[in-house]
Amino acid sequence: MDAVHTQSDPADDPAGPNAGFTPRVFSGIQPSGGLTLGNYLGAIRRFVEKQDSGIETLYCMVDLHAITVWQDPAKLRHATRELAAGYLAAGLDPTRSTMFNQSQVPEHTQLAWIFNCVARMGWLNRMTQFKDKAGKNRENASVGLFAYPCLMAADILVYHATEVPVGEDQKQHIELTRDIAIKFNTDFGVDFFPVTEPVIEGVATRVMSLRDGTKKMSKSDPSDMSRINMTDDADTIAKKIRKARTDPEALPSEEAGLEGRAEARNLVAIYAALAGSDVETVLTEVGGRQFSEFKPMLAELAVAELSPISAEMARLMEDPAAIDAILAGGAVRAREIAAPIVKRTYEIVGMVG
Ligand code: AQP
Repeated sequence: MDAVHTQSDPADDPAGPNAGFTPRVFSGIQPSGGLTLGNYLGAIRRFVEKQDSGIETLYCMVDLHAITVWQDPAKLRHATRELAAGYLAAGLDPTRSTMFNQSQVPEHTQLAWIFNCVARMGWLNRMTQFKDKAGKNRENASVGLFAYPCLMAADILVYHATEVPVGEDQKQHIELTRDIAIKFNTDFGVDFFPVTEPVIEGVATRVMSLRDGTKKMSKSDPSDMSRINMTDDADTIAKKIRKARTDPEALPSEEAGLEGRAEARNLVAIYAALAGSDVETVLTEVGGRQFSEFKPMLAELAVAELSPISAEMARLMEDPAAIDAILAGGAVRAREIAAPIVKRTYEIVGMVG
């Protein structure tokens, strides 16, 4: 939908705020390191579900986001191809999902500039991811890291995406995307951008570090023992789970018994996600067991799920040119959608050309 309508409060539309917009899914992952189990359970597995639901899907390697913190160029190239291999190995099909590299679709940055001028400093100052990543050294953080949420809003809205499957940590950024869409529509008296819905579902929307149950499992955590990488072999996965931090108590039989036991909750949630179950059901099966019994069960399940994916990733990485060709083809398709939306945005804003 790229028509300009008269201004209205989208919440007042009985058919929903995005009635009239073609349902479309967009999401992305940064090639800022190797993929983790958190990326897989929180994002990629859900990307595949969306693809299989028949809705139009676009999935991006958000390399421009990755460089908001320093990336070695050779490692960035490798991580981008490995991320694409991860998407493919997990079940994304480039004939059904558009897969591409953010930097190859310049419309993302063209729209991001407009959104830099729509978003307010106060909105960005509230973003917890910036505070976490910049830490105490805020003055030395890149401008890109601060403006990251405006580029993310552009990534989504340049396709008029109506749904974004993400992990819990991205909720605040999607809310900002919605605020930007509403402010743009209001400022210019149009109904041009949809108010995108975050899709945060399942038991593993926030997989935690294996070393600290209060911290998110993350690619850039300095400790490799804190995460399971999609490329870890079976022995490494088993070792990381064996050494995962836990408490001395046996597992409870009910969810209430996980209160105040962040590490225990995390391992049970990972088990539930991998088994396609839920925490309550898993606890009815494993309640009363010690971690010495539960951890090998979890390791076995994780290896069974991840090993075929990592083997396929390794096979795909033997032919980087084939991966590059898939990404180049995806970028062409992505630009077909994005270019008219940017053109119309610039007209609405008053650019002559
Ligand atoms: N631990 C997690 N649990 C559930 N979902 C997660 N995601 C990331 N970590 C977890 C989801 O994966 C998608 C891509 O995230 P990203 O790579 O773009 O950025 P991120 O959230 O900052 O991920 P990392 O691993 O922590 O990367 P670095 O260390 O580079 O910052 C998102 O949908 C995210 O929710």
